Amino acid sequence: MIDAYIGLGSNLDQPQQQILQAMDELDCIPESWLVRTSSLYASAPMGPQDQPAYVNAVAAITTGLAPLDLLDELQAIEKRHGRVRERRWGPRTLDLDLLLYGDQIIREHRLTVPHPGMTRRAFVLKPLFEIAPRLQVPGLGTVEKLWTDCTDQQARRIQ
Ligand code: PH2
Ligand code: MG
Ligand code: MG
Repeated sequence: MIDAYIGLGSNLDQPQQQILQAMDELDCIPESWLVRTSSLYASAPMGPQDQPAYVNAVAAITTGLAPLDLLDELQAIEKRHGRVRERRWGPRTLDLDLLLYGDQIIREHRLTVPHPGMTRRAFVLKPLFEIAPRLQVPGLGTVEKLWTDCTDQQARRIQ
């Protein structure tokens, strides 16, 4: 079994409900269960500014699925939430990003782990630090160090 970390984000159609519902659905993925969830955080949109603020969180799961099978499950949940593939960094009902898969470094056509960009985003690092303060991001150092390097960004705990 592997510990994996999932980043959750939403800025459409009741974002808080989207995130809380998705956490329940993570617990229903085959060969997997939910281990820990962070608080919910609000942040200004990164990327295009003509979209609503985001709600973000991070969840830890334990899984027996291979990385690409887990990715399929995450994309199926996004789809059930009405996610349509649209413009880059545009608004979305639900985004589930596979941040970390154990201590593995993965570079596949469909999947890069650690998730590119997670090391520069307070809306990922702050909730990740909340649930795994001593975690190492493979090849990149501790979550704590990465987070303190981007404290110029705002991510406000809301729930
Ligand atoms: N996700 C995006 C684009 N911009 N901004 C914030 N604050 N949070 C997100 O999760 C986010 C974003 C595309 O995945
Ligand atoms: Mg994302
Ligand atoms: Mg994504």
